[in-house]
Amino acid sequence: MKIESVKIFVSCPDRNFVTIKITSDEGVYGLGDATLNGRELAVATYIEEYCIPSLIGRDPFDTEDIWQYFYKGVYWRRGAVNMAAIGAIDIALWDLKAKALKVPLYQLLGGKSRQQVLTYCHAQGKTLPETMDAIRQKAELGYQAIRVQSGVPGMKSIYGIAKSSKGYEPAIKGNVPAEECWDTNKYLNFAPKLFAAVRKDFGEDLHFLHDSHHRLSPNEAARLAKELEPFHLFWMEDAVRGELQEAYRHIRKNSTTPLAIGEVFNTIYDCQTFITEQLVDYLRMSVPHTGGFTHMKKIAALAETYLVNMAPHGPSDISPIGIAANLHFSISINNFGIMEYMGHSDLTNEVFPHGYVLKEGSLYLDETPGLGVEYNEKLAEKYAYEKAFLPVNRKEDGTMFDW
Ligand code: CS2
Ligand code: MG
Repeated sequence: MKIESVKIFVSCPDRNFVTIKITSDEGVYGLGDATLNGRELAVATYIEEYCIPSLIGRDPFDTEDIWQYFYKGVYWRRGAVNMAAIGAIDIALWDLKAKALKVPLYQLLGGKSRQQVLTYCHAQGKTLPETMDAIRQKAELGYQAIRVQSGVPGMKSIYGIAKSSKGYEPAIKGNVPAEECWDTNKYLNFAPKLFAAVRKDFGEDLHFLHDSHHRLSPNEAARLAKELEPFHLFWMEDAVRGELQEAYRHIRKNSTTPLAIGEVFNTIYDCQTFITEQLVDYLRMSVPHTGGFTHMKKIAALAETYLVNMAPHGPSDISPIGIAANLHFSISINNFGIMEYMGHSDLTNEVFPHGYVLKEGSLYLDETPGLGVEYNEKLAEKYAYEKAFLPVNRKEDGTMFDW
């Protein structure tokens, strides 16, 4: 079998997505998710200009060699755009292979280690009462794990709060990024009060997660993790930005609150120390952003050796193809923790019809060969790309900070 054609589709059914379609000379095709929120055209151009010519004529079953070709062949290795491009190609090749072999993709990854995949959803509000209402709504829908983000008194803007009834969408359409502002002190003083109220109202059974979104120093993170200990969070995510892996030693030494990191990572090298020093409990990389199944299987194997669990990133800015890839990966590995699943709009789901279903907070796969997701090219054509950026963030004194 040979790769005969490779196409890239950029569309915006409620938000931007980039999709790759690899078709073989036997007419079997595979789909991959090349969406990188706020940098979509970078990945689309990268694949079109630097990958497609080298893919034509190759055997689509040679997933390892093709991965190594694009990883080593670029010379300028790693990085979000490189690895999102390689991830999209890899997912499409595994989808194609599974379809050709007429099995659901998880069968190529070791089969099922469980029948369902536990997920967590988002609950957020501008104020504490609004946040509590949002949690109640999600708990009544049967979710067992809920991420809680809230507006902070005295802060004009804050991460994770929806700007419309359509739910939380971080990318804002425009020609330059919107600017948000941040005050660590106000956040640190409020967060423990938030979770004291959450546990008081909702008791101990539900899992609650929280995302500090890369904004604390190691000592600030150690302080907050310690103060959150009585509320038994499922995890505190992205406490400190991840470039300096050893920064987490200080948090680990000072608290037992479980830690998660990794949604912005794209290779094993970004998390090697986190794993080998057991500095975190969960790794958050998604299959599309981390070089696809071929690389994620290797990360999961190293993490399993060090008792670290995988917890793929699953926001609405990963397409249903990427979510399905996370699902097949999560249902097959032994060291699975939980998967984020924000869901998508009806229009997005129309463009990406899929077989996975959510029941009482867990996702279930059907037995369709491959990923089990399609891409409606005709319908997608009606929704052209619209430039959108993730915000940038400044401290209240104007200093550029982490978003
Ligand atoms: C967040 C994301 O889901 C999460 O854990 O960190 O909402 C993240 O901000 C967006 O995916 C960025 O596009
Ligand atoms: Mg996050």
